[in-house]
Amino acid sequence: MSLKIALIGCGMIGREHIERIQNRIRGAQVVAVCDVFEEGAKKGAEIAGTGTKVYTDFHEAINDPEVNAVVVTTPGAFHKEPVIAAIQAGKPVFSEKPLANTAADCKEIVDAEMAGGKHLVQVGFMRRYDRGYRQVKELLDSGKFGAPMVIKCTHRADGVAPDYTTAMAVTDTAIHEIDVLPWLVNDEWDEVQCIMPKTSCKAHEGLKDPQVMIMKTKGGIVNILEVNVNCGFGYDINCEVVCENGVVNLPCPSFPTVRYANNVSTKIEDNWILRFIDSYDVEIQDWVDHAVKGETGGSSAWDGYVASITADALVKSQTSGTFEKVVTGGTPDFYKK
Ligand code: ISE
Repeated sequence: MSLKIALIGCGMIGREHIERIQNRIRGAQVVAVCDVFEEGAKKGAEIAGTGTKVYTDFHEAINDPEVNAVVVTTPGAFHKEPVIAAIQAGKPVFSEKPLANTAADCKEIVDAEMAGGKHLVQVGFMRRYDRGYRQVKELLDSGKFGAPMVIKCTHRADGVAPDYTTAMAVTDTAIHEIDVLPWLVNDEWDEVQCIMPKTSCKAHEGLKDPQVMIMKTKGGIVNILEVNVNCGFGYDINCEVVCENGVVNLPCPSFPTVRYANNVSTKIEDNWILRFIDSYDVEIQDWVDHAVKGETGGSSAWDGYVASITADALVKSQTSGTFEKVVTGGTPDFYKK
């Protein structure tokens, strides 16, 4: 069987995934695209190739009898409805991150999936597919370095659009560390705090940037994360895990080291699409490979829900300034691995 996909939401990441699926992914093809803006859907169809069906109503796209799988790449606030429609149609669905913008919306998705009794949802947290993070995980899981105790991360971006808000530093940016770190060290978040250092003169009016997030796991690991989205020197992701017997660092993307004009230098990647481009390919291929067998891989709807609960706690701490508890109520049996 091969996947015949309806892709919902033809913005930037949607168009990226259409191009990826049509050209680099085995066992899947985008047969229908949908966007509330017909122009957007038509642009998506152009990338997908002749014969691609164009929809402006996601229900029609998802319920098209030729379609047997769904990719949701609308803005986060509009993920819930198409994801639930796909679940109700019994079709595997890949939702870009975050699963939804609020924990309440994520919970509705989790409830719909459990009610259907079938694992159908995978969330697009692509860092779990990054080669570097996978290498770090393998080393940590070997046990050779002892237990992880401290994690130090940076999530820096060159700059952000004028509509980027203080809360988005958590919900859009730190959400990646929120998902990937518990997976990396096999633990769960317990409490989180966000503190605001001096604001950069490059941050636009009203935006608090940088932010420092301190996140403790149930097992006692402390993570210190610097989110700094106006650094002005590239997209710079670092992660250092301090263990009892050693320290493991996430590898940086490899670029030549240049000796020139009394300097030794190496490039920093320009943006997140380029930094994680390979991870996206591996991620979508893995989703397809699982979906054809009626399975899911990567982050589940439950993982997406927990990430959203954690994000809410961090956003709360942006104003309270204190530690906020991450309360999930425990993993339902349906989602236990
Ligand atoms: C984007 O979706 C990402 O995936 C990036 O890693 C993150 O830095 C950015 O803030 C998000 O918008």
